[in-house]
Amino acid sequence: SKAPVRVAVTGAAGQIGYSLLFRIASGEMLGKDQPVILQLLDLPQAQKAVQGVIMELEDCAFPLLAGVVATDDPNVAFKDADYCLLVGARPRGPGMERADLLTANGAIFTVQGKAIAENANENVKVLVVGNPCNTNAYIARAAAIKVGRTNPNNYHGMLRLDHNRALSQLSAKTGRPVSSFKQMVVWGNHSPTMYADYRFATSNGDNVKALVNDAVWNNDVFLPTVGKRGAAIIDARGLSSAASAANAAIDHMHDWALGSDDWVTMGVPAPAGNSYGIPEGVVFGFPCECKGGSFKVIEGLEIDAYSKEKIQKTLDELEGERAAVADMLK
Ligand code: NAX
Repeated sequence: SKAPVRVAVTGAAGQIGYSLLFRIASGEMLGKDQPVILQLLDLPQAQKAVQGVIMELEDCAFPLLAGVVATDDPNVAFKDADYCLLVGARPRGPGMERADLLTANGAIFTVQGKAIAENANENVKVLVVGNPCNTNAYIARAAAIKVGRTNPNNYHGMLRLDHNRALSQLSAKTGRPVSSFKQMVVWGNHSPTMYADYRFATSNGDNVKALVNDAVWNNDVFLPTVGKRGAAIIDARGLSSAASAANAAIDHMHDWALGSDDWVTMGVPAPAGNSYGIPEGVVFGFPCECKGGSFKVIEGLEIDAYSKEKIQKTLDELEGERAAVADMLK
């Protein structure tokens, strides 16, 4: 049987953690033959709640769960980690400005990026879920690059929830099952500016754009529905999306680690000289191919005028976020 791998999860006592940990431990992320050791990070005041979650993990008697560590010290949480899911983040409090939010999270993710680079496995794969996830991933990566050791391409932000939301909206519109769709893309920032793009998508071999054939629906219904879905869930549930966010994190890591026969949307550092003109290192939603434990941005897709405008808008937002944290990364 395989040796266990170490999976660090931050924000372990939170609501996404409560969905995520059980699915990692049951083998849904890394395979039903892959034992895991969970290394749980949360704030000191959340340690009692983490112990409660651990009691429940024990009570599931998961055959693949080879150990659990709980800590409030990032150096302990990330020690020898093969995978890091950075879920914990500073939420926006009442009266908090956007710039304050970026700075508060900048402080968290510089510390965590450094701790990962100093302690984790050199081949560690890192996924940032905590918002603003693209910029938090950018910050963690910048801090990690200063240390060296780990692969700078392996600091990702999570766009997969947007990708999955787009698939389900297309399924509802066309009456075709979600499983029939391939080659969905979501470009840019995990925010309402993201651009969900089905121009290249197929459903059982049919071109989805031709199938939908409704530019007004695309612009006035589809994009706003996908872009504002998080807010709609908060409005309905009184809490932000958690199970679906955990599901997307499982999907992202699963496909990255084990491969996929479909395109996968990932927030990844823009490759140098990419064909879309995204500045190198900006953590941006791209279509990716995953094979043999690594990923590659799919380059050279045609970008029409409408798409160019949408991509520019979400890039402008990310560049604004990057400028707001630039001083912290010096
Ligand atoms: P919760 O508030 O339920 O849980 C957050 C947990 O993180 C808490 O236990 C808290 O103590 C912990 N935490 C805070 N700072 C920490 C730190 N420095 N180190 C370790 N732990 C820390 O939030 P939850 O609903 O679980 O959401 C977590 C994050 O995911 C939020 O930032 C949220 O905005 C983000 N989301 C991202 C999504 C995406 O698609 N990328 C979608 C869902 C979600 O909105």
